[in-house]
Amino acid sequence: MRTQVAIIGAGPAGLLLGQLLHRHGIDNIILERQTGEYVLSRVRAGVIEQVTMDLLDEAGVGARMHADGLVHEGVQICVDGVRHRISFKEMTGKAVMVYGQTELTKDLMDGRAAAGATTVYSAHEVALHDFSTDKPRVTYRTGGATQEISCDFVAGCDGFHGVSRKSVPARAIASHERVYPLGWLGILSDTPPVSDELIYVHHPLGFALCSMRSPTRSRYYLQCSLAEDIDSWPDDRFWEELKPRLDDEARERLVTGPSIEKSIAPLRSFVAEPMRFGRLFLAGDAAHIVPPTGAKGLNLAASDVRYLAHALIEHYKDKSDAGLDHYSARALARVWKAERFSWWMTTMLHQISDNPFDRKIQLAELDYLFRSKAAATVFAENYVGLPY
Ligand code: FAS
Ligand code: PHB
Repeated sequence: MRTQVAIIGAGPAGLLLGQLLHRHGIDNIILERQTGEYVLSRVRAGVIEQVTMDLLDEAGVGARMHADGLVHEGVQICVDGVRHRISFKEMTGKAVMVYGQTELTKDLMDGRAAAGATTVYSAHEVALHDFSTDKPRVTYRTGGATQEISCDFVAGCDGFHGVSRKSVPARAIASHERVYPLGWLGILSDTPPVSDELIYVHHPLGFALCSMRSPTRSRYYLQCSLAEDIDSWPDDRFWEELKPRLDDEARERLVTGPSIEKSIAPLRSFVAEPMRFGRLFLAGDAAHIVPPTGAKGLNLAASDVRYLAHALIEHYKDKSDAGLDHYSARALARVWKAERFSWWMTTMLHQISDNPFDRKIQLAELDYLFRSKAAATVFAENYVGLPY
């Protein structure tokens, strides 16, 4: 088989890249290790930045998001049982969209199917070859046979545990990492949210987040230790652990119910540099990971894809490689700002240190955030998404 761009991974990054390239007549094939059903079964991000919404519109898949998504003009932070609202609208004139990654992925899958573009699901043993030459190849196994795709470029959109980053020689790549000694225990339930806006909770028992997917579907997270086993968290234990961390009003409004999804995600900050290796380009979680506190993971994948898609379009349409040559530096400049914001939100809101001094610093940071328009503006600018 031959294509112009071979994309590894059918998560948000791979599907969005495939859609943008297709709309500009650039042939691409996506190879995905899992089944489509498995990809859709993963419940992950919930907050979409304006620039990501614009990109989904550019890809022609934004209609359902605009129809079903929830526009949020602010967010609430609860400290010592008191909620403080930060208005994105007042500070930046912008808003965010609350719309589940599962729905966004479905919209991208539907868009790709409508375009008649090829996605090979259950593609096993994907291997990248000769990407340091101008004739890269990708091989994979499906149905017991090995297939080969020759291409011009390979886009590694296969997430943190994917094969693409691991295919780069160790001498050619550097990584920077901070692993947090904690995880998020998340639950999805068909119960009404406790608030119209997200509530980030700083509490001595541990961080909590009250989010949502719709007026009838809630998403909650609890800070937990990495030693936790999901099987030792029946729904009732989750609800009983959440209640004391909430303010009085939220606790009164809380409607508990059976979980339709429950999982534990470890928190990590990670960046691999550079993001280009000859004809191989990394995008999304394949290149970087942020703790979900800042709601940046999915949005960073989208910004990488925007830079990469526009660079590939420029290569084929204008015969210019300027975008490709600047891709890594451009993407990393935005990645590191989101890494900083996600690290800052995580260290400010979670119970991480036993040192009383560190906890006093957290409370001072939060008090400054609530009292200073400058501090609230910095928070809002980063939360709604920095410009490309
Ligand atoms: P993805 O990991 O989504 O997709 C990569 C795809 O590549 C997957 O479908 C995988 O099956 C496939 N793949 C892997 N190896 C392969 C191989 N060898 N061959 C072929 N295919 C391969 N972000 C937020 O903003 N908020 C959150 O609350 C949040 N929660 C998260 C919870 C968890 C458990 C995880 C893991 C991530 C979470 N994230 C969250 C971040 C998440 O949303 C990612 O940023 C987003 O999925 C990034 O999209 P991709 O880069 O496409 O990577
Ligand atoms: C979510 O709704 O899943 C969500 C929202 C905000 C975050 C992380 C996750 O920071």
